[in-house]
Amino acid sequence: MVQASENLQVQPGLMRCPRVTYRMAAPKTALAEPGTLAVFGFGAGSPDSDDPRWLGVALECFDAPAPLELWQVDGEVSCGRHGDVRWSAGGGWLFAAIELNESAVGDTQSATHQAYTQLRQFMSTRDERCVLRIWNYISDINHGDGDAERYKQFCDGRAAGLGDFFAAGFPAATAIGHHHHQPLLQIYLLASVDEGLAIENPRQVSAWRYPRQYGRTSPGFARAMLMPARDALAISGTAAVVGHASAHEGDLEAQLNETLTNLEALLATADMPAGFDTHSPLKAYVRHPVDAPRVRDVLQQRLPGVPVLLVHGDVCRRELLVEIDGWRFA
Ligand code: 3EB
Repeated sequence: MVQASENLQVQPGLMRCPRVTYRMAAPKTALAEPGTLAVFGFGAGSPDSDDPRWLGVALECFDAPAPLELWQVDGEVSCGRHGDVRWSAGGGWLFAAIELNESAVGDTQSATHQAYTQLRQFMSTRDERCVLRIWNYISDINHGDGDAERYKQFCDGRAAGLGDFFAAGFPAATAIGHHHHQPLLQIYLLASVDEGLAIENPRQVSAWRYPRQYGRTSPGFARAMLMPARDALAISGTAAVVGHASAHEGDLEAQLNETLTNLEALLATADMPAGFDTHSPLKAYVRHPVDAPRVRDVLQQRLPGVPVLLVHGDVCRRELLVEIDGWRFA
């Protein structure tokens, strides 16, 4: 006879989501800790490392010195390189990153096409086939008008490079413009041996159904992704988009409020507890440096105790002044 206590001990057998934290530390120290899958630095002043698990993100942090972001798993971690892809794996999880200099490849579209092709080819060699979350950092993201805007070229290149890779469903994603002096394209992802559950926002049109006015190629991403063990929600770049339209043009605080409402809608849809806490690391991407103090104040008031990394980043629609992404751990 199976007793209740035994039932309670039954584990779903799914891998616990990597822990994601911000910490003041030296990359060397963070990389030396057991289970470290990836370590991120932010901005030009950030330290450097040859370790494949290290990525210097081309976004300036408004807080100096900037902390590192750490991803840590249970289990041993191995790492390596595969063409331009650097990767690490452990405990059923995979980190993969690629950084291309557009000036070496040609234009935005071909660089993105090539980057996604390389990522897709690398992923086909791995057991961690479920891509749950992707981050994209692009230079001069709003440069060019209409269909020629660099973000639109990025969307075209991404779709072409991916082919049918996400036919079964898109991962959660972020696409943000950086201000590095080099035209770097940085893409990194988190994948798992187990499937997640994509979450859409009932207040928003799904991105892959955006109407033609936003570009030839609809952006392929889910609004959020529930991790396989249902122990965390990975939240995509979220801005003041209602339906498919940008709301509150020119009004920073109204955009911030709308963004927070969208984040709450995602938590509710995913059956996660409302609100964010000290274990829910978020990032706020702020277009105009002059807005950073106001964003910091509002978020400290509305999300007390929540670790928020404030960075200089351009949202892919030029009227949007701020975007937030991050994690909600159960
Ligand atoms: C939006 O809501 C804002 O192209 O991968 C957010 C997250 C946005 C991801 C992407 C774009 C992407 O449409 C833009």
